[in-house]
Amino acid sequence: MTITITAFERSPDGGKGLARDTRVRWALEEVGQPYDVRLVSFQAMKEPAHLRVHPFGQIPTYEDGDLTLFETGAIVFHLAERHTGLLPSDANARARAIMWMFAALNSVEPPILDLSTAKFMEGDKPWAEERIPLVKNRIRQRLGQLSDRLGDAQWLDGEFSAGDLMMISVLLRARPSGILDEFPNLAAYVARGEARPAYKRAFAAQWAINTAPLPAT
Ligand code: GTB
Repeated sequence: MTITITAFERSPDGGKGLARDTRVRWALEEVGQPYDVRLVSFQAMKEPAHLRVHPFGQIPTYEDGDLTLFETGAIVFHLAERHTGLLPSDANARARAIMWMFAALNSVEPPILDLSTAKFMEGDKPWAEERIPLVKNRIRQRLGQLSDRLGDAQWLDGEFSAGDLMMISVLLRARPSGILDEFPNLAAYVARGEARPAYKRAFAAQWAINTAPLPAT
């Protein structure tokens, strides 16, 4: 049975690859698994059929036979465990790669997401102008720490792993703000991820969907 994931019918980013189906597509490409995509509208995401698959009414989801998953961390981890290519075989190196996945999701993504919330959901509030610089500085602080750790290494811990895939996916969302480029080694790290053939295939697949003409209604 072919794996099926869900993605936005139209991503609000117009195909820049910032919606979270891209990281799942990337993982699937890295491990060489074919997949189908079921596109969902914002309205359909909140309807019972989709809520049965994703309790929070979001994308992406992952279905493979009798296994249904939501949360990109869980999906990428599952793929990395099931297939070769995203986790090292040495037990300690594997634990560290998993640690970096958690670090990406729990320590780096939250301040980056806060900026989107501050700009797009709270931007009209009287306190938004004061809050945004504070949120930006929290991103700078975290990226500074990550930049120090990465130094001039290619990847976070030896070979490319699911930890890098997740970290790069998270960092991509800091690029539109200009903050990623304040850390040249992180910007170069992200560019190395984007240069991987698997990333390019994943990006192209979501781009094709998001830039295709909409069917006439
Ligand atoms: N923690 C979950 C995971 O990692 O899977 C988060 C899933 C999530 O936030 N999904 C978003 C969603 O379904 C899409 S990716 N949102 C609809 C909703 O909650 O109603 C978030 C996203 C959206 C848009 C852009 N963009 O336009 O740049 C980037 C990322």
